[in-house]
Amino acid sequence: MPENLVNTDQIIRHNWQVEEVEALYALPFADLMYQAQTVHRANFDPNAVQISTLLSIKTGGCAEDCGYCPQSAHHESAVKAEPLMPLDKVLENATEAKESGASRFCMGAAWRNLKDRDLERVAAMVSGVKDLGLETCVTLGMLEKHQAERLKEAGLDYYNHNLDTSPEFYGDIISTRTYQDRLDTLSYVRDADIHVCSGGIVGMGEGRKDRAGLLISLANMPSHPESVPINLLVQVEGTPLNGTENLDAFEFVRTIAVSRIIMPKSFVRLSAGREHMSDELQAMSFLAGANSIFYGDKLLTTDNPDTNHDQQLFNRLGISPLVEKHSSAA
Ligand code: SAM
Ligand code: DTB
Ligand code: SF4
Repeated sequence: MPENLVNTDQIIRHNWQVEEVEALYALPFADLMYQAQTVHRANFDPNAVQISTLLSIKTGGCAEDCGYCPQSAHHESAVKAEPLMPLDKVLENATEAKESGASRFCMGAAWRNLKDRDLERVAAMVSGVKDLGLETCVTLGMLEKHQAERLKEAGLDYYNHNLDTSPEFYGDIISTRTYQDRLDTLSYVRDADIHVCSGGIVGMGEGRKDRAGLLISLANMPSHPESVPINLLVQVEGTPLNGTENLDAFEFVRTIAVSRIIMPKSFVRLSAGREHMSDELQAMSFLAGANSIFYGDKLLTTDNPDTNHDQQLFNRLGISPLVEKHSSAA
């Protein structure tokens, strides 16, 4: 393996070109993994993985038409719409998550955007979870500037808002809001000094160029997201993307490795889709530089591996849950 294939100088770049990222994708698998491990080890403890627990605080009935999502009112999935969860129930769930070892609690709502009438209720959830000693994360759809500022004041550490795919493929998946809408929300979050959690989904029938395009859109933002969730599409009956051809497992691992290389200081989350992955594929994803997961039997509406299984996997691989807070990505 030629030494010059490994970028060890840790330059944080925001000018990635599609050809360069495609060239990383096209490396022999062993060379790509070596480069990703080298970058990973230069920036992180390779045997520590951050764990977050998810809770759906407002389920189903969403006005958006995201083709992958069982919570969209446009599709006929088995998910039924429910109202916003009361504060005490949210805190009960957060307490359980803390007891089972999560360091961050992420609350998701099936909303197109946060309405001002719900802002104070969500802010109270954020403050309540923070008071339990957990890091806080919410994902509530589009935000306005003043809403981001209010959530920061309430103690919000992370806002999750995904770009989902490349600008070119985006219109095949969602028609009810634009790529630019998403970038605008992310800029309000960043300006409010909230950590950005932004990534996407692979396995939606996109091409490699789209996967490269997604990662470039993330890396070329004014700062790299502190957290980059890479979701493997969870196929759900009744959604338009159900029945999509499965993504090759090595292509998934390549996506993790390229994310690690081009966003060297970001946490890369092995996000949705673990329920259908072998232990070996997950181990390979950790080797490629993934260093956070969702932990708990459920994601938002779909299943996640059970916690005993994850604990055993961590033991078998010598992985420990990360406890300390990380420094900011650039
Ligand atoms: N409604 C808000 C929004 O879309 O920003 C927040 C919740 S939404 C469920 C959060 C993210 O979950 C989506 O952006 C998408 O990337 C991911 N997601 C939703 N359904 C998924 C699925 N079936 N498979 C993989 N990821 C999914
Ligand atoms: C993210 O990128 N993935 C999570 C979280 N952010 C909110 C959501 C995955 C949802 C999978 C489908 C479901 O359970 O409804
Ligand atoms: Fe709504 Fe979010 Fe699902 Fe899209 S991904 S339909 S915005 S809940």
